[in-house]
Amino acid sequence: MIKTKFSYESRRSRLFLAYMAIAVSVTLTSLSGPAYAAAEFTVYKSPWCGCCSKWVDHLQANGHMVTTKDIENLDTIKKMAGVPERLQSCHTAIVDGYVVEGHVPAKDITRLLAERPKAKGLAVPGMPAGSPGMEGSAPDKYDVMLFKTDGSADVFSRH
Ligand SMILES: [Cu+2]
Repeated sequence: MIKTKFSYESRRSRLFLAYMAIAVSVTLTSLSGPAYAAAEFTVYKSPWCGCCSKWVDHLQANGHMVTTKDIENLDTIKKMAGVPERLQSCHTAIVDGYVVEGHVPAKDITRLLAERPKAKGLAVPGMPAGSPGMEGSAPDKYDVMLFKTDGSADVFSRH
């Protein structure tokens, strides 16, 4: 009898906790508004690239939709996307008319899509440690570059 009562109580408190968790996440989602708007990405990456897949996980964890295209030679994609050679990295993504090259944090992409500057896209050249998908070793300092059609680029954010 006591046992039954106990399990009933704990079930009720578990339900209450679950209800609270939903309420909190709904509140957070509505408060954050466009900052959490999901975008649709197409990511071109090499089939053997582990850090590229981890970056895709990072996008998905931030609520974005991602289609991946495994391609062995990405040079053509990068050329077509207009990524200057000095800004190139492993994967190349297309989102909402912009190009995203390399391990760019989702937060910067959200800002790009909100501000919509006249530019080709964002790039994190190389593969700096500590950028999304490149966690593990001691983090590097790195810049996210906003690049234009003419190949020029400015610092968009520093990490
Ligand atoms: Cu990489």
